[in-house]
Amino acid sequence: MNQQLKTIAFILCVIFLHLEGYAQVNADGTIDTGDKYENAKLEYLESPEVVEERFGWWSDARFGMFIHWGLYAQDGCFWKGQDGRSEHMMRNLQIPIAEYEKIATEFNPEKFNADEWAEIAKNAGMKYLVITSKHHDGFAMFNSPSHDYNILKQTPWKRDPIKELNEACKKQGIKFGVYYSLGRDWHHPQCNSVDGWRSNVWDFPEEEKKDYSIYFSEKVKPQITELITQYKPAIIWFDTPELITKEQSTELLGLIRKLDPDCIVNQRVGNKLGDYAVREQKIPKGGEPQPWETCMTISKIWGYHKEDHVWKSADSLVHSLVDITSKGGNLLLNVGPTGEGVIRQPSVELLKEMGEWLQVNGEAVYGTTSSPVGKFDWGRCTKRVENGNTTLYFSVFNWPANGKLVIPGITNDVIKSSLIATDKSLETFYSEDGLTIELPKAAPDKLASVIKIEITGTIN
Ligand code: FHN
Repeated sequence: MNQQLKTIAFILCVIFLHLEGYAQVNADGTIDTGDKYENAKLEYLESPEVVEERFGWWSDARFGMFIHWGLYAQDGCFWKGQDGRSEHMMRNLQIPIAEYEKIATEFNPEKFNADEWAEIAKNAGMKYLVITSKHHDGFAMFNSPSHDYNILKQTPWKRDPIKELNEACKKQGIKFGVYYSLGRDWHHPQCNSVDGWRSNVWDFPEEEKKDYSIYFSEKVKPQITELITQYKPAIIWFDTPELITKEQSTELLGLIRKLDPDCIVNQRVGNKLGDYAVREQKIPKGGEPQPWETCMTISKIWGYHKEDHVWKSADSLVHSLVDITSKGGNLLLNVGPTGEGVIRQPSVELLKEMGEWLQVNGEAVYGTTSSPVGKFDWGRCTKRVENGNTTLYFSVFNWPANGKLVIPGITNDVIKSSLIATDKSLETFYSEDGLTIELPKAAPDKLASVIKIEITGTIN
């Protein structure tokens, strides 16, 4: 594609994402998530040992399920026949609160089955799950004694999906987490945002009179307290910190640490704080100076949009998972269940394919760390160190036609070299170009084939 076409494509992408109303694509191509510190190095308030102690399981987990589920799913992000375009439907269509609240009176997801959702995550090889407990529309998808605008009080369904999913995840041995929109709440009159750009200015037009600290005290702190004391989530996944001050981010983190020191908090608690960095819909070119996670949609839109049939492919999803792992990160892959409480079949099938691949090749992902030999145009490398010995996993996306791979930068002795999928031993030898691995003609796995190389000592 020539430069002119690339420029046109980029401009169209910027327009599209802006119109989608849930992300502003900046001139440099980054996505505006309401967090001005998106790419900052985090400032930890505790010793590295304390952070590592809280964190250990998370880094080994590598792969989690993200779920965006709320009133916007009732008619697939449509309202009175109008396309709300995404989970930002209330803002995109400037739906008055009094009208939006009526959606709750019809919300009755009778097909919701927490055990089914947890099983889909388990079968996909996912080790943790994060679900929207309150998105920007301000509606609590959980039992919130402090605010009646919640799923038990406002819907005919009268069940608590956060409670049910928490219990279902425990049965499957999956860590449970909750998403909470920190700086955007279109139901609260005091929740303002940067330049008013992501506020409810149709019910509450006087943006300049809003005081975030009132919303912070009246809603954020009581609901975060309820989420921790009622469900003890392993993760609180904050989103869009917007105008929260450093003092408020610090106070909120202190509250969470007091209520549950084991609870992991992402960087969108705001102001360069939190346990790990978030990258949205993008994978960094290299590693990150701290633990990090890419969150990504399995289709185009986070919430369920009834005309969103743009599904990613199984191989691209596996390649993303391996690419992220090879850079020391985690993948949080999102599904948007329907208003009836169903995870759509294309998502289920893609997740099943990922799970089948991980069943065979999971040791190249879980508990591994960044590649010590960079990345390759044909695939990625991940590393495991155990009992003083190192295992390198080369996940091959594009199988070489010439029947060999040459890996520069390794000089260690090779103990064993094999294909994980078939356990077939492979011949290796050193040349001035590096370690050469001789391969069979055909790749054993259509999504990605993993070569396991056990070497003596370590390699950094
Ligand atoms: O505006 C939200 C969006 O709806 C979605 O929840 C994503 C998920 O990371 N976060 C915000 C956009 O950055």
